[in-house]
Amino acid sequence: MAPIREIINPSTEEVIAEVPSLGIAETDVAIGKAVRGLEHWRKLAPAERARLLRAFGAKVYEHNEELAQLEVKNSGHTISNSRWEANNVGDVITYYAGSVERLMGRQIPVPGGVDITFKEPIGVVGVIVPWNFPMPIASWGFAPALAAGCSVILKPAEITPLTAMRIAELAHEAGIPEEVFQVVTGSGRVVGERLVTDPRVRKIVFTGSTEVGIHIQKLAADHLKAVTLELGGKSANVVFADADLDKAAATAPYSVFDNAGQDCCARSRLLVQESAYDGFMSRFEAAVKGVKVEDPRLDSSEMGPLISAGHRETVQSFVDEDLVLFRGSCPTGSGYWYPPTVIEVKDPAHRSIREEIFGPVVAVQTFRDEEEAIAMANDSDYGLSGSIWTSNLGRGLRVARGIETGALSVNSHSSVRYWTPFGGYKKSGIGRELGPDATDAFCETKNVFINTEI
Ligand code: TAP
Repeated sequence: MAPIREIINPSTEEVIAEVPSLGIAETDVAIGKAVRGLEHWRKLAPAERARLLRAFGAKVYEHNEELAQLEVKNSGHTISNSRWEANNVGDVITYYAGSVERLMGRQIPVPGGVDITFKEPIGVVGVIVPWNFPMPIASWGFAPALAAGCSVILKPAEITPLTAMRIAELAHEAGIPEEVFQVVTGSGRVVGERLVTDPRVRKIVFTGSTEVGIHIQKLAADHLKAVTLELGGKSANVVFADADLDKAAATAPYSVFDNAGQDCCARSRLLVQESAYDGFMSRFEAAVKGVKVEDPRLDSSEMGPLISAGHRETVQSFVDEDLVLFRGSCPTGSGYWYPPTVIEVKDPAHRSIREEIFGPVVAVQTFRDEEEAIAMANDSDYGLSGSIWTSNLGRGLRVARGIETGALSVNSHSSVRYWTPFGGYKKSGIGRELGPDATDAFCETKNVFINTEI
């Protein structure tokens, strides 16, 4: 019998479930099953694979409320966010179901014959996901992989496995064979690392910290295994004086405090043009103090707790009290609560500017002009996301082109839309998820030449 791990509700600190912590032997069994699942799935007629994926998407939509409630309990996400996250899973599965019948090779004109390319599934895929968005991030990996004809083993974070387990059950209820889509629970060091090092797994999609991502890429290199890495971020929200300051300030809390700041796209650096500083900051302070940090089960809740006591300590370690400009409020008592916190930092070498905090803390800096704004935004090891607020669209585009980051928005804090590619520059990752081309990352291209002159 595998040892058991207790799953904790971060809002109440109560144990809500017990989940097996699998070992190497059980992971090997799962990989063996996935190899068999691959043989079945890759040969299925595309129309049938698409039908099964559509049925899976429909099941997820049907169980939206159940999945959302489960995520509130396991991850402390607000109920409104959790409903959106479960819906995103349904959308992503349905979107990639639509691509199954459009996975096409090409006929290339060549002398002496006919040349055809085929898109073939890369093989068994391991999808390793973090605890901060257990549902959507899993689907960004497993849905295009399944659409491409791969079998999938999903490894959720050890502390947030419940929605992944339920989603796999829904896949099986929809008719997708168990061997085609499995969830393995257990620690990253054991289960995750086995997926990375077993040569039968041909591709790893990893979302998590940059440190673990680098480790995984090194391990995968021994097998020349393909990896997609979605890693950390330290994104900038750049506010120019010509922006609509009311809108920029009203939405800035969402850009960094959503999901209690446990968001790889969090705009945890707020860069404000000097001439707009007073006007923007007074509005921003009112907005931050208005964020409703409360029981995530309530429809009115805008921010829940942090994921664990240990993580709360890490977040606190970044906050020098003498740098705090102002804070919002949060509940006291049970739960890993932390208030929305705004600090002002003059020293660009300060830890809070350089490292990912992954909590509801934003560091404010000022800039003089466009050139300095771009230089400051780029002064980071990371390059995942970011926002630019300006009423001058030419400037918005110039600055967007100047910032080395994968997903930028002008006059918006949107980072992730399943129709468009998402991923990072620099230490934020390798490869792209989502968008129309995501299935390509799960395909090999085979070229066949037929000699017509024989
Ligand atoms: P990590 O500690 O890196 O863990 C991520 C996943 O990897 C977990 O499932 C973990 O399992 C597993 N893992 C840990 N060590 C492993 C190993 N040696 N081999 C294989 N798998 C291993 O990250 P986290 O703390 O869960 O998540 C936060 C980080 O994720 C942040 O840096 C955040 O920016 C990043 N993130 C990035 C994105 C995108 S899309 N770029 C999105 C969300 C989050 P255990 O849970 O069992 O340790």
